[in-house]
Amino acid sequence: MANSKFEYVRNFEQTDTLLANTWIVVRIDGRAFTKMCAKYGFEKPNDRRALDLMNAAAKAVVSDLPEITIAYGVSDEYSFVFHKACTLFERRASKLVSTVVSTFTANYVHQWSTYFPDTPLTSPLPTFDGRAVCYPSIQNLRDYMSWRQVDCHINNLYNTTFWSLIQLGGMDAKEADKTLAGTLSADKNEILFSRFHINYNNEPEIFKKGSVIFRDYELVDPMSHNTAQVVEAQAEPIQQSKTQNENDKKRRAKARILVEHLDIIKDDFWDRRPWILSNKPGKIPKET
Ligand SMILES: Nc1nc2c(ncn2[C@@H]2O[C@H](COP(=O)(O)OP(=O)(O)OP(=O)(O)O)[C@@H](O)[C@H]2O)c(=O)[nH]1
Ligand SMILES: [Mg+2]
Repeated sequence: MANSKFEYVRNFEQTDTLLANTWIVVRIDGRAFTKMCAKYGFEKPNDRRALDLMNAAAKAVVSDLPEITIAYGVSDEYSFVFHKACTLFERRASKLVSTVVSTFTANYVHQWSTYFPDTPLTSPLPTFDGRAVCYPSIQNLRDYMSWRQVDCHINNLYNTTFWSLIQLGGMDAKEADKTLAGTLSADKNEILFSRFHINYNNEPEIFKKGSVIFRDYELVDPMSHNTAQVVEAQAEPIQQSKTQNENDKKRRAKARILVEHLDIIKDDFWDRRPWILSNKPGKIPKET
C-alpha cells in the first residue's frame, strides 16, 4: 500500500448517494440552446433534424446504460429513468449525472454531421447540464413523466400558433404575443384552423407528444397483470441467481431500442409494457 502524507485529502470526498429503492430521473438540458438554434438556423418552432439528433444521442445513452428503463425527450431536454433497483455507480448522483451528460454530449456532437451535413459545428460547441431527482413511488414517477409530456403539448400548441401568426399571418412577435394573451387551448386550435386551415390534430406526433425510448418486447394484455402493485410492494431488489442475471442481461442486450411518439400519460402505455416498471425483460418479438 502506497501511503503518502497527501492521502488525507480523500476524506474531503463527500458522499452524494441517492436514496435506495427510489426511481432516479436524470434530466439533461441543452445549455443556451435558444442561441444555438438561432446560430444554426433551426426551423421554428420545430426542427425535425434537431429532434432526430437528440433522439439518436438519447438512444445511445439507453443502449450504453441498461439500467435505464425508459427515457423521454422534448425540445432540448431528455429525462432518463433508472429503475428503482438500479445499483449503477452505487447510486452516486455525481457519477450517474456526469456519465449520462458526457455520453449524451459525446454522441450528440459525434452524430451532428449526420443530421446537419451542410452546417459544421463551430465553437461554442453544444453542451448540456444535468440533474438527478429521486421519485419514491411509481405514481410520483408517472406524474413526473406526465408533467413533461403535458408541458410538451402546451408549449407545442402555443409555439405552433405563435409561429403560424408570424410566418403565415405576417405578424411580428409582439402582435402574435398579444393575439395569444389569455387564450385557452380551444382558442389556439380555432385560430390555427380558421385562419390557416391547420388542424392541430394532424401535426406530426413527434412535435405533439415528444419522444419516448424503451426496449422492445412482445406487448402483453393490459388486464393480465398488476405490475405497479407488485413492484411497489418490493422493499428491496429481488435476489436472483447469477444465471438468471446473465439471462436478463443477454435479453436486454438483444432487445431493439425503440424511439416512439406515444401517449405516456394514460395507463395503457405502461400496462402493455410491464417490463418498464418491473425491470424484468419480456419476450423478444419474432422477426417480421
Ligand atoms: N428553432 C428551434 N428552437 C428550438 C428547437 N428546440 C428547442 N429550441 C430552443 O431551445 C430552447 C430551449 O429552452 P430552454 O432550455 O429553456 O432555453 P436555453 O436557451 O437552452 O437556456 P438554458 O437551458 O437555461 O441554458 C427554446 O427556447 C427554443 O428556443 C427547435 O426545434 N427549433
Ligand atoms: Mg436549454
